[in-house]
Amino acid sequence: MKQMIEAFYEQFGSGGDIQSFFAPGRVNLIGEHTDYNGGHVFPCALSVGTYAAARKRSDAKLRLYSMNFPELGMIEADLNELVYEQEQEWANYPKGVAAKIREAGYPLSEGADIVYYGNIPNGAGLSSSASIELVTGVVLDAFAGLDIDRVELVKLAQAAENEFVGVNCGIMDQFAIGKGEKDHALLLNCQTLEYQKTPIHLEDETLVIANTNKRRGLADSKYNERRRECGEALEQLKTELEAGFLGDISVEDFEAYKHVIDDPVTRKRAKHVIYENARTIEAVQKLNAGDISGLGRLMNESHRSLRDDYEVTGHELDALVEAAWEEGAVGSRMTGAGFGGCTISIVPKADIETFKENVGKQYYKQTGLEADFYVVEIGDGAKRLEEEE
Ligand code: NG1
Ligand code: MG
Repeated sequence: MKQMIEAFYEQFGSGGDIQSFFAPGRVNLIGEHTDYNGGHVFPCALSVGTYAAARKRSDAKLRLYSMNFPELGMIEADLNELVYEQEQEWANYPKGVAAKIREAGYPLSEGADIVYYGNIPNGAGLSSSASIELVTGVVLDAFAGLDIDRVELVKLAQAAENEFVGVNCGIMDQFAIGKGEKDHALLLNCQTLEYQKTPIHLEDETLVIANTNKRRGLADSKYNERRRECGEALEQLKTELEAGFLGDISVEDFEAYKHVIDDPVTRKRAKHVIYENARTIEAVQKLNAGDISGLGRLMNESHRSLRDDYEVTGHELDALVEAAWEEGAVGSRMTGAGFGGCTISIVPKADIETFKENVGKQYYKQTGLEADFYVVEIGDGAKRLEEEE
């Protein structure tokens, strides 16, 4: 925080009331590629995230600076003419949030000076983008005294990413980051937005994120391709089943009617979504019953399904997950969109050091890449920080 205040003074000058805010990153424990299909997801907020030091302005200017991208310098925008500008890269996310808050009719006429600092590994699928969206939303909401309902703010942040930035993501990231709670994961129905906070208190195990450090080159184009394939499958199933989303269809109905999907590839995509949705609900039941190995088995099945049916894993994610399985993980799977990024594993606490060492070695042998490991701490959703934090 001290360095942020220094950076703030340097960019914007001293004086006035500078306040601090935070929004976490997120990791999804199970329920992958189900959010945009109206199914369930089970993410939690991380203790790492994006910090903002901010001061209210009395004009309509937004002045933004990221300590992570000093080369882009300070970026200035006017609340009355917010437009996407490609060369501004990261700053389009906060600008998009301000634009969506205004489009929704909230009286946001005074801007802010904001310095950001994020400690989420970048581009790893831990949602640095939703994190900067939500921290900005919380700043603007607080300064203008808008008191926007949190779920509404979550939807505005998603709209910013979908419509302003142009990334066609589901609701999971913004929801987990906006509504997360320390030591809980959220079982979220992405269609109704009903959710259940589920305490995570593992006694003998811990959650570990491993980063493949493989850039997710194909993620965007393949993501859109998978969305389209799922849309096609749904169209064909719709004539037989009255479903608005793939995530509404039961495993039994799918098995009875899957023959109506004529393309075998599209059929596999639908199969993944429908089984993954069922697995997600079951996984939370296992967790609540204290059956951690049951949860782990479902995570392993999730990975196999993403590998074989949804086909979004790739050599690096498969190598890292297989190494974790070999090394005695209770469960391990890719997390996020796939094609690189991170895995999430349940690992016995007693084995954590040898786990990191052996999985890291094996992964390097298979891919020539170094993996990074992070023990997951589940933190709070987006918030204003108190003085002492
Ligand atoms: P990641 O890869 O973690 O950003 C993406 C989507 C999510 C969800 C998952 C797959 C974005 C920003 N987010 O997550 O909404 O669909 O893939 O479950 O694209
Ligand atoms: Mg993102």
